[in-house]
Amino acid sequence: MTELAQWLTTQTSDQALAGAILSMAAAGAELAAVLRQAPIAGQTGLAGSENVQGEAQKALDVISNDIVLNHLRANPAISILISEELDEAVHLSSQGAFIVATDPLDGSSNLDVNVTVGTIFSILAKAGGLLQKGTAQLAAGYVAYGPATSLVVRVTGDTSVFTLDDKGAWLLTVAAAKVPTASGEFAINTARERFWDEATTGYVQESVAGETGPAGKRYNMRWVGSMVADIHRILMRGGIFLYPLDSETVSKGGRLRLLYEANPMAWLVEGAGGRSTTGHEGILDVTPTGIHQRVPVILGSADEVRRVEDWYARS
Ligand code: AHM
Ligand code: MG
Repeated sequence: MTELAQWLTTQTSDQALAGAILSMAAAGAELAAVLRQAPIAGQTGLAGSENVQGEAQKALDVISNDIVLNHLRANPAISILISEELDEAVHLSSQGAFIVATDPLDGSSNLDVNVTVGTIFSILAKAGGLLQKGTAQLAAGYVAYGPATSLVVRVTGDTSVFTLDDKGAWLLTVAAAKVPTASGEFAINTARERFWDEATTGYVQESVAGETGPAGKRYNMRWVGSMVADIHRILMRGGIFLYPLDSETVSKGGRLRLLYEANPMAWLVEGAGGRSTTGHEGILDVTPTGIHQRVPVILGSADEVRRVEDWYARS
């Protein structure tokens, strides 16, 4: 089976970029081992501190951030780290060519119940500065810590899936993920319905109306509450993920973060033939105004995303 380092030689001639991806993969492999043992090591529960966004940090949020930071610090190609867990961008190697933006442990509210969590990352050229559009990404990926540990990564070609074996090697298990164009599954936190806008309400109402409704088919709803798990399902078998702007998140610009959640996920989903939007423009076309900027996120199967876009165009 093809190993990650070998696959990278087919995706980029830039060895430093390949090295940056390998550093994130190594951080993911180390974190996978930590997560497997965390309840034994007493590492679940709160760390007693808050992150920059005022959210309580878990012990593992802090540990994950440290693991990623250590792997990136050891790689002189990495110039700057932007992390969900760190208020400011951290300057690493002065001669490095890359910025890495990461959510080191996404979905961490699920840790105490042993549900899949993940590490999301985006790699940018240092020369472009901290606030670059998603279209400028050089590569992006995530690690999903589930029944298997998966690394999903894309440079500029296909979105590929690797699985961590018991010797710590990342082996290619899906060469080119393809998000089916049509799907009958949507993912949204329906407990937020009272805050939704007309487009979101319209799309979901159409979907739950079933075979005799305007969508003409039956839908299922899935919501893990862990973006990596929800997006991984959509990459593998289709569907749509929505965390739209609603009346409660409007003052913040949305719920999920542009640089290290929305952009890398849009990069991966689009590389697999899916589509992404804020409702009004492609996620990858949003100009960031801050490193922790939030954005509405709608992405997945192209036909479903288009149906939401149609609602936004009409409302
Ligand atoms: P986090 O980065 O603090 O873990 O928050 C992001 C998570 C996503 O993984 C998930 O899709 C979303 O928040 C869940 O939101 P909700 O609490 O509304 O279900
Ligand atoms: Mg997080």
